[in-house]
Amino acid sequence: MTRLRADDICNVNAELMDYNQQLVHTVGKSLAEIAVHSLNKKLEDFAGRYDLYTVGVIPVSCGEGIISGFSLTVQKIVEFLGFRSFVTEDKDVGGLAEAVRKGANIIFLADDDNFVAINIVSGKVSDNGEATGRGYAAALDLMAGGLNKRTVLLIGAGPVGTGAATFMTGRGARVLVYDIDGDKVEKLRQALPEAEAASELNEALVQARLIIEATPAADIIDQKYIFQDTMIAAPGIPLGLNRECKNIIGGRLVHDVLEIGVASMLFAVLDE
Ligand code: PYL
Repeated sequence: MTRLRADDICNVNAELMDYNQQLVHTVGKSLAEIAVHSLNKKLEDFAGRYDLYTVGVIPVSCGEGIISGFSLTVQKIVEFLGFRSFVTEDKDVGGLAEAVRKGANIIFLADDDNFVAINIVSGKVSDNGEATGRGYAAALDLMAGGLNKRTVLLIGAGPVGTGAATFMTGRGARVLVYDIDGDKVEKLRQALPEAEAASELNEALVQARLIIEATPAADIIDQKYIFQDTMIAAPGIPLGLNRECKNIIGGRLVHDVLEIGVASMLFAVLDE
């Protein structure tokens, strides 16, 4: 998993409104609508219940330490979605105690290996990897007008790719999976036998017009595989497209560094 840097996230908060508008334009739905779609629900299923929740975001200092702006960015995304939220003043265990004392019933916290949302009343937990994959697959489903019987190439068979593949097979897609580590493909196929292994990336890119790019590799998709009807949902950090590819793909690309993942985590831990 790529570790975010302060530079990756420093503009997220200021650009949230514009990014949401961009999603409405390219995907046809807002950030919140994409998140609830990833759960096969509708926004109205949560209407009138936002006030039941208070979200505490807790900075965690273990390992490589706190990323400047990370907790604040998570909190601002949660706030943008309409939920009462705060970043704790303290960190680690003190921050957890502070969040509970201040009435948080949902907490977000991340160390170097895990980023989770926890509903401390119901016990529901959402992992950022699965939620990000699910959210991006939902965005592709909406952008493509439905994935049923469509072929989607998934590049990257880690937790994010697996979350995406689970959503897409559930929507009737034919999922081709490529990963530089064949063992990851096999592990994904053990969980999702209907997914098909793609042995050679460029061969798979020739036949795919719908792509999930869920790798930490930059510049993994050559521009000759970006066709007029190609659509790409790319949770991978850094983005696997070079500048030429981005110019060709235009508005048929979804990519961010935290927004869709955090939104998909949040709605996943709300009560039914
Ligand atoms: C959650 C992100 C998405 C991509 N990579 C993941 C990452 O950077 N994980 C590390 C997060 C560390 C946060 C730090 C803090 O500021 O609380 N412990």
